[in-house]
Amino acid sequence: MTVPEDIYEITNPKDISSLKRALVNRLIYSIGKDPVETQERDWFFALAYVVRDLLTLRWMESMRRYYLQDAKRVYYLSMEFLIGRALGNSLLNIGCYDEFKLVLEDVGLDLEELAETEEEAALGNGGLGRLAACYLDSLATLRLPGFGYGIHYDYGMFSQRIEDGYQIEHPENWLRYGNPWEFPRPDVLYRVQFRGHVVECPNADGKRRYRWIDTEDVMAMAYDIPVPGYGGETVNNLRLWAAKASRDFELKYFNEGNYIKAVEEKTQSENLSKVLYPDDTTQMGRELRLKQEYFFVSASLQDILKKFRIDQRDFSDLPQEVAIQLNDTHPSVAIPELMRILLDEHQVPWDDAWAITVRTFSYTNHTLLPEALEVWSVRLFEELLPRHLQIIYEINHRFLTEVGERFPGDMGLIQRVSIIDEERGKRVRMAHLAIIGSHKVNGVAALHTRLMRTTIFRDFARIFPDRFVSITNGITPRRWLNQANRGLAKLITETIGPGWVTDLERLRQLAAMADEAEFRARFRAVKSANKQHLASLIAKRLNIGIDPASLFDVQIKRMHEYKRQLLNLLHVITRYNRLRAGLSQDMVPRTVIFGGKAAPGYHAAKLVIKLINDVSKVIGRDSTVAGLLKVVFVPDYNVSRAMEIMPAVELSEQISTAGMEASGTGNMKMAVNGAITIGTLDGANIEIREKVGEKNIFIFGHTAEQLDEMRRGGYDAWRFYYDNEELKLALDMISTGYFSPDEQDRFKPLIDSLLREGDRFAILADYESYIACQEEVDRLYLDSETWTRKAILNVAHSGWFSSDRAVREYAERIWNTPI
Ligand code: 7GP
Repeated sequence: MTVPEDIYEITNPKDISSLKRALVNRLIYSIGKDPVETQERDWFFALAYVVRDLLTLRWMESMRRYYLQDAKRVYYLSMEFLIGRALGNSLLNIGCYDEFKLVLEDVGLDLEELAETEEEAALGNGGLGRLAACYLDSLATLRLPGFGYGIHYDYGMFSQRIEDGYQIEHPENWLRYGNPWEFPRPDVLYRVQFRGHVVECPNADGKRRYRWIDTEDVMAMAYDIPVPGYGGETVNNLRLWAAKASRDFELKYFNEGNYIKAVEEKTQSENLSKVLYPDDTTQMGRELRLKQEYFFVSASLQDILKKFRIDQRDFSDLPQEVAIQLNDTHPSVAIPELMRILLDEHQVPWDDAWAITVRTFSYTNHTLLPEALEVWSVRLFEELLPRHLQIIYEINHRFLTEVGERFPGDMGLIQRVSIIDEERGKRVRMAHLAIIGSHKVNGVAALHTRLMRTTIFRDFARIFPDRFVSITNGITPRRWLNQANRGLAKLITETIGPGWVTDLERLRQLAAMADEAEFRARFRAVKSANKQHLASLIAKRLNIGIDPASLFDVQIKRMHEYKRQLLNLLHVITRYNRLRAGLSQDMVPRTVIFGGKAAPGYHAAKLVIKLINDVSKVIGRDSTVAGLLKVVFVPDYNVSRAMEIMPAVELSEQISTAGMEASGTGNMKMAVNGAITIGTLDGANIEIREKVGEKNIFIFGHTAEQLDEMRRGGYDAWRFYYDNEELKLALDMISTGYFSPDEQDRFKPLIDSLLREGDRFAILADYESYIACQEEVDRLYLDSETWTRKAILNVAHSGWFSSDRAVREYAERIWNTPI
């Protein structure tokens, strides 16, 4: 059916009166509220529905365009999409922000305030999930047919409360009032099988065929969330799967007359998409997690293939029509799943099926930390996915045979690259499966990719020399600059025009402005306003007064030992000691801000949170340092908090142990918002230094190679302790209960990990150069013109870190969908 366009409610999104009419209509007819007795949330939902309406038309147009262009589709499979709030971003992307602001003013409402009532979609842990969200924004902005597939969790990331200085996790029921952005699709429903067993059946042509039978099934139901690109022309789709009980299941028990049992089983299978696992750096090996992985992979592949088969194509065309990106190994069971579908359901011969599979998939690695690399016990795999295990064995057998032929006699090699780890009770190494089953494997920064090739995947780099590529991460300038920092965005647009929003390299034109005193003054005024705004939020929410004129020194990211929040604290304590010793003349007043969640079972990280809060308390009560030093822990760090804090940062703490942070993306967000980085030569810091110039960044600490060498020679933690009095003093204060008089040995485990357990993260080794570097920071800050100049140059040279550049690289070098 074709619909005449004049039937649409809003024909011109710039026409204020039609927007207003639509808004009130939504309030009455969709929310069912009388405008005279509405709450803010009702208005938010009404507004969100109007905006979604605008997106929906564009979404349909985009889908039609892709179909007519017969464009190759890119599917981004990810267990996590850390999207954040959508209202402000959607309005800016479709260019109707100011219009809606006026409409709301007309009814006595403030758009910014209303936007605060939106629950944020926190369907991710941290970097990996936020990267997926930035890439969706870029795919749509670049007009690429790129679609996300993930899980519709009822509970996303937990919310963090701080009680008596300790982290307390609370479930976050983000769907409590419903999600106005999503379209539930009860008609898009797929069956996902689990357990059962595999039988071999004779085939007419004499070939062996396998059938997976007697399975326990769960249904996957789709929810669609529109993803608007900038300019509003293209709207893509994020499809999230929710688990629903299968009818068969219920019927069986109903027929047996066991009603309660049937309902129980139903709830059980729907638990599958209940909760996001809140740990990103240790692999837990839990059955439910593997089920989640296969659940969303199976539904996504069925959906992808259904769309592909619409035109009755031959499967050999799949790699020309479809690219599937695996966001870490979490979706890598997609490799045996596609093989299973091709082999068992469509009788494609193995070699053809394998060629199709490898050419379709590619895999992004996000971490080198051994404890984060996914492995599953063969036993669990066999129980849940028996046919997949068979296929993995066959993939492995063929691969190892080939390796054996190419590298005869190297038994060690065979053992090391096998998908099955035979040593620790037989486990499936998902990274090996992902590498073998993909045509490209990418690291997320130059150093990370180099280390990947030379350390954990060294053998694979030898076997597949062309398979490994580096694509440095990026961030979307729409959310992280245009939306989060309206003041700076305005100044930039006034100076170089609006083109930077989709072509961030244009920021380079600001470099010349760094030398102009008037521009520096305006730039400083923006930063100062942002700092004041953050200070007022902190005052309002935490009842803590911070000095907006002090240096804002910020470390916001997940709490993890390798990110070394503890090193930051050792600087804080040292600074405190120097101030108390009367050495304040060289020091600028500082506010040190921390924010981040610890995985619920990660005791060391949680203890660091407590230490930050204990230190904050002691310093806050000490009048001798009043006005000179303050420590704030911002609870419940999430995307919305990040958007508030990033614009106010002056010193960006990126101080991970060299070789351990794959890339980092907060480092990019802060630089583009005019902060100067203090960091190690790790992850993308190295590339930030290259771009902004070594004079405009503070680099300290050992390199990955130096640490390696140091470890080989034997790391002597005590030497650092005895050799540096200030370090010794700071550690002694922590270990003797200076910050925890109520429980003197509260922090013993932290001190033990440094002095007695080998200081795995080289905090002691980097302390001295970190302190020296922080002294330089103070010196520079005293010269505010030079500081501002460097800050402007950070903005000017951060354009390369746009996720548009990153996605273009994926399109050209991996997906073969050049733009
Ligand atoms: C993170 C990395 O730690 C961070 O360095 C990187 O910038 C980000 O991914 C995006 O590539 N990793 C995760 O968030 C994660 O969950 C475990 O890694 C697989």
